[in-house]
Amino acid sequence: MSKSETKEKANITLTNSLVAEQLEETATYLRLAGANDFKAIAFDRAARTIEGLDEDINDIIRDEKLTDIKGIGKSIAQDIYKMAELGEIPALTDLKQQVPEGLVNWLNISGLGPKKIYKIHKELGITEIGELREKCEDGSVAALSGMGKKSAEKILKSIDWMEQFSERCRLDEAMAIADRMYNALKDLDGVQQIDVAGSLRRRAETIGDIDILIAADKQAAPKIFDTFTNLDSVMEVLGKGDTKSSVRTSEGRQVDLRIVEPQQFAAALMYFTGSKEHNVGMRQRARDKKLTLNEYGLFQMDESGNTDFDKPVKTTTEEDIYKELGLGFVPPELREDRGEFAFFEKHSLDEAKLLEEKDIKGILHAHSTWSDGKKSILEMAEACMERGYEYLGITDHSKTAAYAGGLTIEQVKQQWEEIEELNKRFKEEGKNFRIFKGIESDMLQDGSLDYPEEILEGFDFVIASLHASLDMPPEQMLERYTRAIENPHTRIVGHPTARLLLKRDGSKVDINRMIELAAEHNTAIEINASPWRLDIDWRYGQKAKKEGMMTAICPDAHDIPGIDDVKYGVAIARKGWFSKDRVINTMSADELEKWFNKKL
Ligand code: DGT
Ligand code: CA
Ligand code: CA
Ligand code: ZN
Repeated sequence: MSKSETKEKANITLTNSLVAEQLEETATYLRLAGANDFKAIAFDRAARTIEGLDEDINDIIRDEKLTDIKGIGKSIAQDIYKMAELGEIPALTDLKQQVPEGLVNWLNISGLGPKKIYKIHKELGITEIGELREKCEDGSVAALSGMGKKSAEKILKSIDWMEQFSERCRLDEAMAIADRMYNALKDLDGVQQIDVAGSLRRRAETIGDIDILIAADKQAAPKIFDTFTNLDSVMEVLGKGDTKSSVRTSEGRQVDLRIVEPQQFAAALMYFTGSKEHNVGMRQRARDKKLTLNEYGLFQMDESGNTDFDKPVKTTTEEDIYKELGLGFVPPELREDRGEFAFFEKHSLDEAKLLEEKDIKGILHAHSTWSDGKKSILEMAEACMERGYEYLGITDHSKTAAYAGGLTIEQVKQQWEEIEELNKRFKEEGKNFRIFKGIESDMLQDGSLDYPEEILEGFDFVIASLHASLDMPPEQMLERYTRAIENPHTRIVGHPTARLLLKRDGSKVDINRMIELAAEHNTAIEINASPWRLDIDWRYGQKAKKEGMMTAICPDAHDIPGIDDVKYGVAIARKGWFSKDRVINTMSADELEKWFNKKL
């Protein structure tokens, strides 16, 4: 087929990232199929090139100019023209036929790339994860050349993790599904109230199933359930009853919908929000007041201690229930039986001064094209301005993180010039916006930072982050952290355990001790707001509060949409009891500048 024929038929709208994605996928499949690596490398390179193009790929295809691009050879150009015509690169379509489906699942095992997968598959003749587990356990994997005992153990551990958590998903994934469901249901006939409940309402970092609660009259319920189980995104109906239906969505997530009578809504919402531990505490408080609390309401007890269902205590909101039981309103994030009863017996929600999204004045921890970010410093700054932020702390990777484009000393100096120039310009244009010169410095093995003293002095602030040698023994790791936190330049500790939710366990280190050290040296430990991390874990919130540890809500943005991850960080901060005054990026730029300098 000639190129002009392709052109005439080109009627599928592509985007640069769609093309890049398919090229990357082709590279992965080539490796899974055991193809010569130079072929895969060519696809990888082409993917990166297309991703980085400023021009629209559709224009280039129309003008037949693909081979003019450096890094795109004739054969890959043909693949892209065919993709424009057919929707998928034909070679990829073929490869998908050829590669056993089981092997594709192996890609989710951390530490196992497509090349290794092919090798194990070929040598041991297995395709399923269960078989891989067996071969790791009986030593066959360890015996393969280039594998060894350690690799086999790592694979096993990762399989364990996958199995343990395959029933759960990340907060952002659950939120997207819940929003979609909520919007599809909220305006249906008969729906009087609707809310998301369960772990999602409590803003847990991972979610099992999604719980939705609706208040409606009995006769309205069947039609609402019908609509629910017939939604486009529903793949499977797991159960359908008079008060509850469950479905599995196309993403593989379970959603439970419960419909209760309007007068039960407050009690039901509280009950199905949980946590179970919080509910136990609430029921006990009710009993102490000769009341019964359950999912149907709050009721008085008769003399012999039996629930008198004819004597409900009128409660129309959750707030009413808390009030009846002698408590201020406990926000869902705090319903974990971690001190909320003691606190809200004496205080109101206002007095907790919990962090809110609107308190965040600026963005700290963001990457630019100087390292592995996708946008320039100016583009990131403009995106921050659009969102109403007053500053941006750019923190590209440091030189040891070569794999992520870490900055050499020369580059650091050039970046500073660019930032100073931009700040000057903003001032001239009368913009109340400022860029801080930061760096995400690798925390080296001994805990030292990545640049000599005279360079470190030039930054406005330094984030010290763990990126390599994660599985150091805990004592050694604590020494590493101690040194990093004691360093006068370290102002923020980045993602302290380096965990990746549902994928990789974090490093083992005494977090309680780390919190004490950070508080002692007036250094913040970030809440990395990426939904993959949400690290430091909210469970350390009470310890952090006790020590007066400061935090920063850090989106770790590598692109513009990443900036909006701040909302997950704020949710986790609330869950960890962080008040506004313990979050450094609620300060104004001037206040923050002073804080950055206070350790020295
Ligand atoms: P998840 O789904 O594992 O992320 O966590 P949750 O907290 O959403 O748990 P789920 O969906 O099993 O139940 C929703 C809420 O229902 C839970 O937070 C508390 C409430 N609940 C209280 N007692 C029970 C019980 O005995 N069984 C169940 N299934 N739920 C209960
Ligand atoms: Ca749930
Ligand atoms: Ca549930
Ligand atoms: Zn990092």
